[in-house]
Parts: sequence; C-alpha cells; structure tokens
Amino acid sequence: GNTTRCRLVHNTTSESKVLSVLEPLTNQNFTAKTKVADEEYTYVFQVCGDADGMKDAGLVQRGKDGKQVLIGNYSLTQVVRGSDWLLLIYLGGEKYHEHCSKEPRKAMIMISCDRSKVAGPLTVVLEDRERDTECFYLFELDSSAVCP
Ligand code: M6D
Repeated sequence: GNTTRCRLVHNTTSESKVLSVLEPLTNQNFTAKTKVADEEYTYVFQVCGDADGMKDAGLVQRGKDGKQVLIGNYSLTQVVRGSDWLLLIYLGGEKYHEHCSKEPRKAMIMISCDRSKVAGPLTVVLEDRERDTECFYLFELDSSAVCP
C-alpha cells in the first residue's frame, strides 16, 4: 500500500504494521491555517506522500508570500500507537537559523480515534521553538482509522 512510501527510522515489522492502519488517509493533502501575532502560515500534511507537491515532504509550511518550508520528511518517519491514538513523527525538516540550536525542524501529528469521521480536519496545536533542542510543530487530526 501507499504507507510503504514512508521510510521508517527504525524499520521494524511492528512499526510498519502500525503505519499501515493509516492507509485510508493516504493520497490527500490536509491543510490548516494559523495566525500567531504577526506570523501567518498554512500547513499542508500528507500521510506518506508529497505534501503540497514537495518531494519527500510529509509536512510543509507555506508563508503569506507562498514560500514553502519543509517541516518534516516522510523518508524519516517514526510512529507510535496507543489504544485509541497514533503519533506520527516526521523528522529532517529545514534547519532553524536562530532557534533550537539550529536543529532540523520536526513535525508531530497526533491522530485520535473518532468513529464518526474518516479523517480530519487538521488542526495546528503549536510550534514549540523556545527550547535548546527537541523543538517541534504539533498537529492533531481525528480519524476512525486509529480506532480499536
Ligand atoms: C519561519 C517559520 C517559523 C519558524 C521560524 C524560525 O520561517 O518557519 O515557524 O519558527 O522561521 O526562524 P529561524 O530564524 O530560527 O530560522
């Protein structure tokens, strides 16, 4: 299936199996907008596919000027599943210039069980860039795909 296009950082059978539950969410862009102070962005997310048409990008940030910033790459994926949720992590985004010790950006997408919807909408929780390392962009999405 399409979820095999994601490359897992830790390539184990159990992790691939977890990822495969997201098969119904592949081949579509999920978008969300944010405005914090004077910063306005559109985020585009895909499950194991080119978000916003950017190659290897699973999560892209677009500014008002249309400039794309890679937040996370689906060729560097991690996934964790609990009873009624799944956390998808995309690593290897564009490096910060000033924040977070100039580390690469990273996206975390928390997908929670909701039997009433196939998927969506995508919501932006926050970007935490006020720390030395391990900064992240956090998103949420509801989907029946992760229900027990
Ligand atoms: C902007 C956006 C913000 C990010 C900021 C980091 O373009 O991607 O989400 O926090 O860049 O700025 P620096 O200067 O640390 O690269």
